[in-house]
Amino acid sequence: MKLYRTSNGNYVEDGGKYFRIPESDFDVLVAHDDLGAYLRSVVDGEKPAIDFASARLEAPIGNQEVWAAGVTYFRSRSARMAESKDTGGGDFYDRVYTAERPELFFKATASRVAGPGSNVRIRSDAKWSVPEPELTLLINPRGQIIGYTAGNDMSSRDIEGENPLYLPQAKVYDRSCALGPCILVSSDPLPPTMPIRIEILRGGKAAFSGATTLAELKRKPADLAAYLFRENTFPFGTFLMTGTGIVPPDDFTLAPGDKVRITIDPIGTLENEVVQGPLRSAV
Ligand code: DO4
Ligand code: MG
Repeated sequence: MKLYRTSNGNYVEDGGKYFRIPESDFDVLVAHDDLGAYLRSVVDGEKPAIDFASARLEAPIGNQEVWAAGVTYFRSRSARMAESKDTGGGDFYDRVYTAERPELFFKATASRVAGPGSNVRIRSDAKWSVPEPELTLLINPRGQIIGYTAGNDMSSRDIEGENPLYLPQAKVYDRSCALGPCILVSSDPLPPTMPIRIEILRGGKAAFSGATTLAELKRKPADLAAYLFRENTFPFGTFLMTGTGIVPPDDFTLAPGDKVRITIDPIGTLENEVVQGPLRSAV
């Protein structure tokens, strides 16, 4: 089952049909004792809704924070080592890739998150900007993984490469994160064969495309979640992006007007257009 947050309220999709969820508060859904059973009761008890198609999809987030794991794929380790080798930061990425403790960092508040079909931003003071397509976990306040969505961890590689201590500026800014188009509600691990794909369109033509699978993810999602919940409480639950395994070539940087499409089959495609400049142009 898939959970959608829209301008008309919350919907659950099952078997190609959409059902309006009586509970309008996304935070209440995330904190539910058994979200899957509740949504099943909605599907069994309600008539399919006819107004889903007219609803505007919104980012599937309430008051949750968004956190992210880094250097969880070999490709990410190598790219970070290369981007920071001249400034002496490379060794840290190799060490964190093999360390028991993962890299976890704060990524976004809900107000910084772009929903499906809206705009992500690149920084005006960055020269090298990339999207990072990432399987993203939805974790309830009790630390249980209750669903999955597609995420884009927009990153300014030149700022991070200049000094790893600039990571928060390279990673956290308005519309630096996109989530959607829905939550695949499931607490079962996704299969290792599951592909994560990205396509970047410029002027309607493919400027970059890439793919990886969860088999390349070095850490178990449940272990990342357990680390995040060490010494941290999340009264509304939280999102946790699991890192990128796809890095465009070094001569590629995003430009305004680019369209970024991230696809994880059972979730769908998250598409966002890239903008630069004041936030009002992004919303
Ligand atoms: O270490 C910096 C961030 C890495 C990251 O975001 C990723 O690997 O996805
Ligand atoms: Mg990332």
